[in-house]
Amino acid sequence: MADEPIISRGFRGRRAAAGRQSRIPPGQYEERDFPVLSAGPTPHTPLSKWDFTLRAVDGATMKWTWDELQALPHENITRDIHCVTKWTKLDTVWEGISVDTLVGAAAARGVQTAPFIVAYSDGGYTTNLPFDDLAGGKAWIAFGYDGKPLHPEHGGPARLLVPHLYFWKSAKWVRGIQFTAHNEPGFWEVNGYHDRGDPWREQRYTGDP
Ligand SMILES: Nc1nc2c(c(=O)[nH]1)N[C@H]1C(S)=C(S)[C@@H](COP(=O)(O)O)O[C@H]1N2
Ligand SMILES: [Mo]
Repeated sequence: MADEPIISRGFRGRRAAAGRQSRIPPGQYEERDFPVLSAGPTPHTPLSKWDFTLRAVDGATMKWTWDELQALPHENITRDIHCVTKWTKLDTVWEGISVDTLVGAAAARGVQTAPFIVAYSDGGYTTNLPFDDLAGGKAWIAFGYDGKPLHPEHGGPARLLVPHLYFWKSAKWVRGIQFTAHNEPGFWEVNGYHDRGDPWREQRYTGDP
């Protein structure tokens, strides 16, 4: 009886390790650091000049300043993230605003959604997504990480966070979302990467199933 707790602890430890392993998609490994992957230099847009835009296909727009965005309901988000370079980081903790919140506010002003979007960033980075991959609590504009303002190297002041897809879809330094009637491939998507990028289906490159 005396050593039963020790046996239980060991059992729970193995169960926990197996639990973590089951959260690593095929071809990925667990990373404990937070690597920085940027295709260009880190932009530094002052918050006084920063805004965020939603633009409909017909050109109707809604814009938020930094302060207006901060006044919207915030959410705390804990998710696993998966980079196509094969690292997966478990239980990353973010603070941000659901894309649903922005889309809802914009819809009330006549800014209509469309089947696809292109997210665009300071520095010129773009990435495309079906709107369905942003809607319904699947995507956020994140400005906090680990209880602190998001570091510029990781996309601060704000980045798109779409954790269920490979992390290149999570545009750093995001400034807006353009709705599009048709799919318009973004920066990595025209350079050989998969159009959708589901890590559980290993959709890494153009032509992967
Ligand atoms: N604007 C912008 N966003 C970007 C990138 C980039 O180069 N520019 N790289 C993407 C890629 S390939 C990855 S894996 C993640 C890396 O985010 P991190 O540097 O915070 O780890 O950002 C994505 N978002
Ligand atoms: Mo990446």
